[in-house]
Amino acid sequence: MSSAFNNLNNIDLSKIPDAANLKFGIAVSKWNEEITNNLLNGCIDLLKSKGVLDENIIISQVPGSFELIYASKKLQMQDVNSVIAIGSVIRGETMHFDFICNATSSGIKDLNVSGKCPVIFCVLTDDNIQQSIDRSGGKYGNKGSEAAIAAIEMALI
Ligand code: DLZ
Repeated sequence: MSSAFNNLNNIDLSKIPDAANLKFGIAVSKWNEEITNNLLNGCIDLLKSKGVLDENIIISQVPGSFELIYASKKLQMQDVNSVIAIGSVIRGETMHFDFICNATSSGIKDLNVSGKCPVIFCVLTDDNIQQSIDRSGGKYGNKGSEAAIAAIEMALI
């Protein structure tokens, strides 16, 4: 699943629908904050470029990616059109990486099955910090911006 061939550089933003009347929730994890802040900024910039008002972006900060599930669920209940879950998990020496990645992706999948609106999975799951930098405003673009596009498209389904 390479990012080199699928990032914002290849997307024609004029083809993304206007989102001026839509409302979004963003759950963002503080773990690896320098990465998640860049993802958050990319996400917000893209939403605003499509007309989303500041007051229609609700942000909920959580300690780590594992907590994104609960925050996303709470945001789903707040009359938003889409939720975006932003996190960054970087592989360490133990099994923790696998547990967090599996639980977070599975929990967010469940919210998409049962919740009131879509939840976009913007959790980087990288082997090292360089891979995360490359995908949060680096050479492979900003996955936060791509998540914002997915959120707009899903809100309109
Ligand atoms: C504990 C932990 C570890 C080791 N690594 C990460 C990580 O790379 N990225 C991340 O978002 N969170 C990590 N966490 C924190 C867990 O997501 C969670 O916040 C704690 O286990 C408390 O439930």
